[in-house]
Amino acid sequence: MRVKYKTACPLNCWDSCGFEVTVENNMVVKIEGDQDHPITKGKICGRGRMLEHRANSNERVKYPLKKVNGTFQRISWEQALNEISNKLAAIKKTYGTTAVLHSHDYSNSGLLTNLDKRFFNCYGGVTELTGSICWGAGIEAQTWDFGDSYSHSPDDVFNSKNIVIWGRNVARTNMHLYANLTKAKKQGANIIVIDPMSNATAKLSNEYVSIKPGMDGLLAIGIMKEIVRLNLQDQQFIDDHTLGYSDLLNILEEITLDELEELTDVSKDIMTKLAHIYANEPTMTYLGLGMQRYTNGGNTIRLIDALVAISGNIGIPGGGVNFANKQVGESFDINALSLPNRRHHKRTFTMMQQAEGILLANDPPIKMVFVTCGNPVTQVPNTNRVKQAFSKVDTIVVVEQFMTDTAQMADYVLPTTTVFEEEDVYYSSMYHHYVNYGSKLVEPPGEVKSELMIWTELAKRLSFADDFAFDREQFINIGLGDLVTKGITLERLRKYDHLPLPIDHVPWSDKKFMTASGKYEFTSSQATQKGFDGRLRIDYPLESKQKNPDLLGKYPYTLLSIHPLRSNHSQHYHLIDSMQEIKVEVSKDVAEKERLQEDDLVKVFNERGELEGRVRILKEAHRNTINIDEGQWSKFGGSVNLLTPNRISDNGMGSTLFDCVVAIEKI
Ligand SMILES: Nc1nc2c(c(=O)[nH]1)N[C@H]1C(S)=C(S)[C@@H](COP(=O)(O)OP(=O)(O)OC[C@H]3O[C@@H](n4cnc5c(=O)[nH]c(N)nc54)[C@H](O)[C@@H]3O)O[C@H]1N2
Ligand SMILES: Nc1nc2c(c(=O)[nH]1)N[C@H]1C(S)=C(S)[C@@H](COP(=O)(O)OP(=O)(O)OC[C@H]3O[C@@H](n4cnc5c(=O)[nH]c(N)nc54)[C@H](O)[C@@H]3O)O[C@H]1N2
Ligand code: SF4
Ligand SMILES: [Mo]
Repeated sequence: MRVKYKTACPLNCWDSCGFEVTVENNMVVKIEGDQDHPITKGKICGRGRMLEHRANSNERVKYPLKKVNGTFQRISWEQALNEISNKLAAIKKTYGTTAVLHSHDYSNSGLLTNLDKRFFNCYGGVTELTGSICWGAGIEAQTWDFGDSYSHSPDDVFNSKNIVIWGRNVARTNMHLYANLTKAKKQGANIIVIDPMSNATAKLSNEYVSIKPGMDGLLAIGIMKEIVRLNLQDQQFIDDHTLGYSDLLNILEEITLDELEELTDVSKDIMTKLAHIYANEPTMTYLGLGMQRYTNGGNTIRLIDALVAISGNIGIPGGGVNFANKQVGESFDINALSLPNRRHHKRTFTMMQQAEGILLANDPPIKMVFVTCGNPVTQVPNTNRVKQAFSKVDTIVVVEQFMTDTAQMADYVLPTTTVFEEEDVYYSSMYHHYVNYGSKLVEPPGEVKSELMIWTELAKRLSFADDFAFDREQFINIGLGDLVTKGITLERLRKYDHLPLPIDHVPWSDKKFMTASGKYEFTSSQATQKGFDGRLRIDYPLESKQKNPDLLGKYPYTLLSIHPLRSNHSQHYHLIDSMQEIKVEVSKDVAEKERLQEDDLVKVFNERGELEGRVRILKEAHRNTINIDEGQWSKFGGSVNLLTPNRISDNGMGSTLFDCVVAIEKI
C-alpha cells in the first residue's frame, strides 16, 4: 500500500523545504514538495528528490566497519561500541579528554544532531571546532556591526523598490528566493546582481554588475563615496543610531573613484547609479557567501553593511542586509541539549585549520578524531594537508551513511540513519522562520542506527548513561525549550507539519542594536575587545596582484569553487553519473590566452596541489576567472580543495576558499 506523509528536507540549504513523501512496503518511493508549506509551497529541488536514492542506495553503509590491515571488515555493534569506548576511556586516562577532536559540519539540520556535543561535553570536553568554513567571516562581521546576523522574512522582499543580490547564486542555491524575485520583478521591483559570474539570477536582473573577485568592499566604498558626495546619506539614522561615522568618512577619503574603478573593474557610472539606487529606499540586499570567502572577507561584509546603514535601509520594511537569519537557531534551547556546563576541559581549533591543529598539537596530542555530519577530507580547504593530518592520528571514527573520502580514512565507520528513518524537527538559520516536522517513515536498512542510539550506547559504556536516559521525544522537547510555552510543541508539530517561530520579520526596526553601545557600529568595540582594529579599512585578497604580485606572476587566475547545482556539497555526486568528472569552467579570455577549447583536458595547479578536468568555456564570467564546483570525490577526480588555502579570514572566524590563484595547462 502506498501512503503519503509530510516530512522535511534535512539538507544544509537556505530553503529548508517541506516534503510530501510516498512510502510503500517500508520504502520511500517518491519525494515531492509539501503544497501546504507557506514558504516552499510544494516546490523542491533535485537534491531533495534525490534523497530517495540516497536512502535506498545499495552503496549505503549498513553495518559497522573496522579497518584491519588496510581493509574494512564488518564487525558487530557490540565490538565497535566496546572498542571505541575503551579507546575513549584510555585516552581520557592517559592524555585527557582534549586529545579527542570532534570534527563536524552541519550536513543534517535536525535538532537532535546537537546531541553529539552533549556526548563529548559529558565525556569531559574535547577539542572543538570554532568558526565556520561556510559563512564564519560574514557572521562575525555582522556581529561586530549589529550585534548579530538577522534577516528579513522572505515575504518582506515584496516591500522593496530595489533588490540587490550580492554574491549569492540564488537560482542555484536558494530556489524559493528566486521564485520571489521573479514575482517581485513582475510587480515592478528593480533587481541588481553583483557577481563575477553571470548566472540565471543575473539573467533575471535589470542590471548585472560583473566584479573582480574579492573586490566588493571597494565597490561598497565607491558607492558610499558617491552617496556622501551627492548628500544622499540618511543623516538622521547616522546621528541617532550609529558609532564611528567619522572613521568611515576618513576611509572614503583615502581612495579615489578612478582608483576604485581600476581595482574593481566596475565603472564609476555604475557606482553613481548604485548610490542613487541605495538612496531610493527601501532597497533590500541579499548577501551570499561568495565575497566573504577571502582573506579580506569580514571587512568586505562590514563595508557592505555600512553602505546599507548610511543609505537608511536598516530596520525598515523592504530594506536590510540579509546574510544569516540566526534568530531561527537562537529560538531553540541548544545548551539544554548540548550541556556545555558538563565540560571540564576545552581546547579549540578553527574549522578551517583543523589539520594544522592536529599536526601541531602536543599538549595533549590528538589521539582520536571523531567525525559527525561532515566530510572534511573533501570539504575542508587544503585536502592534502587534511589527509596528512588524519593519517597521523591513531584512531578515526566516522559516523556516516556512505563510504566518503573521509570514511575511507577511518578506523571505524558507524552506519547512521537518514531523515526518513528517525523522528526529528528541522530548521535552517539561513532564510525563513518555519520549523518543519519530520516523522520516522521507514525502518533503517541492515544494522543502521540513529546517532541518538550510538551516543546512548557509548555513554552507557563510559558511565554517563544518565545523561542519555531520555528518548527521542523527550530530547526534542528539551531542545524546543521555551518555544513550548509559545505553542511550538512536538505535539502541534506532529499535527501541523510546520510552525512559524516567533521572531522579528523586520530586524532592528526599533534601532536598538545588540552591540556594546546599543548602536550600529561602523567602528566595532567587540572587534577591539578581541584584539582587532575595529575600524573599517581598504583591503584586498591575499592572493592578489596588490598583495602578492610574485605569486600572481606564477599563478595568474582566480579559482572559485562554487556549490554544485545538482549536489548538496559532496552528497549526491556518487549517485549521478554525469557528475562524475571534473569540469573546469574558464572565462573566455582565459580560454583565449591559454588556447583552450571546449572539452580539452587540462591540469589546474598551484603550490598546494593539482587537478585534471575538462574545459567548459563561460561566455560571461569575469576575466581571469576559473571555477571548479566543490564536492567532488577522489574516485571521480578529486576535490577542488586540493587547491584551496586553509588560511583564516581577517576576523578569525571564516574560510578563504576563493582567495586562491592557480595556473592552467593543456594536457
Ligand atoms: N545547489 C546547491 N545549493 C546549495 C548548496 C549546494 O551545495 N548546492 N549548499 C547550501 C549551502 S551550505 C550554502 S552555504 C549556500 C551558499 O549559497 P551561495 O552563497 O549562493 O553559494 P556559493 O556557491 O557559495 O555561491 C557564491 C556566489 O558568489 C559568487 N562569488 C564568488 N566570489 C565572489 C566575489 O568576490 N564577489 C561577489 N560579488 N560574488 C562572488 C559566485 O560566483 C557565486 O555566484 O547554498 C546552499 N544551497
Ligand atoms: N572549495 C570549497 N569548499 C567548500 C565550500 C565551497 O564553496 N568551496 N563550501 C563550504 C560550505 S558552505 C559548507 S556548508 C561545507 C559543507 O561540508 P560538509 O557538511 O562536510 O559536506 P556534505 O557533503 O554536505 O556532508 C558531509 C557528510 O555528512 C553525511 N551525513 C548526512 N546526514 C548525516 C547525519 O545525519 N549524520 C552523520 N553523521 N552524517 C550525515 C553525508 O553522508 C556526507 O558525506 O563545505 C564547505 N567547503
Ligand atoms: S536541498 Fe534545499 S531547495 Fe532542495 S529540497 Fe532541500 S531544502 Fe529544498
Ligand atoms: Mo554552507
